[in-house]
Amino acid sequence: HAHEPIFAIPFSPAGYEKYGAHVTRRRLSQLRHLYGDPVAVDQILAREDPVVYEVYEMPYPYRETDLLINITVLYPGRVGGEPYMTKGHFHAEPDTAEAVIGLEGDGEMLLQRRDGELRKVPVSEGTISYAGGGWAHRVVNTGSRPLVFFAVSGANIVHDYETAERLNFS
Ligand code: S6P
Ligand code: ZN
Repeated sequence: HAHEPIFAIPFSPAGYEKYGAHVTRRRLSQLRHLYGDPVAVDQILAREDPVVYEVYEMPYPYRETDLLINITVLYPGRVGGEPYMTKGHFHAEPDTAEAVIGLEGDGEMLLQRRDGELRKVPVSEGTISYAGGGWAHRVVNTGSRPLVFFAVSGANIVHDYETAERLNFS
C-alpha cells in the first residue's frame, strides 16, 4: 500500500527539509491585511518583503485517516506595535482538534469560536497546547527568537481562513 506512509525523521525544520519536506514561505506582502497599521506595513515593504513564517510539511498524499504533522517557524518581528503572527484558521467540516508543541522560542496561541469567544494559551519551548474543534487558532511570536512549533491534527481538516479573517481574533 504505497499510500500509507511510514517514516522517522529528525524533529526539527532542518530534519524535515533534509527528508524532502515541502516548505511554504509567507511574506509580509501576502499578510498585510492581518495588521492594524497599513502605514507601518508600507514602510517595511518599501525596503524589503520579509519572510514572516515558514511551514514545513512532508509531501505525502494524505488520506483523511492520516495525521498532518507540520513544523512552523514564525520569525520575530513587529509591524507597527503588533508582533508577527500566522494567518489563523478554523478547521471546518468537520471541526477537528489540533495539538501544538513548542520547540523553540516564546509566543501565544489566540483561539476564537464562531460566536466570538476569545482565549489565549502559551506556545513556548516545552509546552503542549490543545485546540479542540470549533476554535480558530493563530500563533503570535511575542519573543525575540524564532518561535518553532510542531502541529498535529487529523488530515481530514479543511482550512477555513475566511471566517477567521472576518472575526480577526479581536
Ligand atoms: C495546521 C496548523 C499549522 C498552521 C501553520 C500556519 O492546521 O494549524 O500547521 O497551518 O502554523 O498557519 P496558517 O494559519 O497560515 O495555516
Ligand atoms: Zn490548524
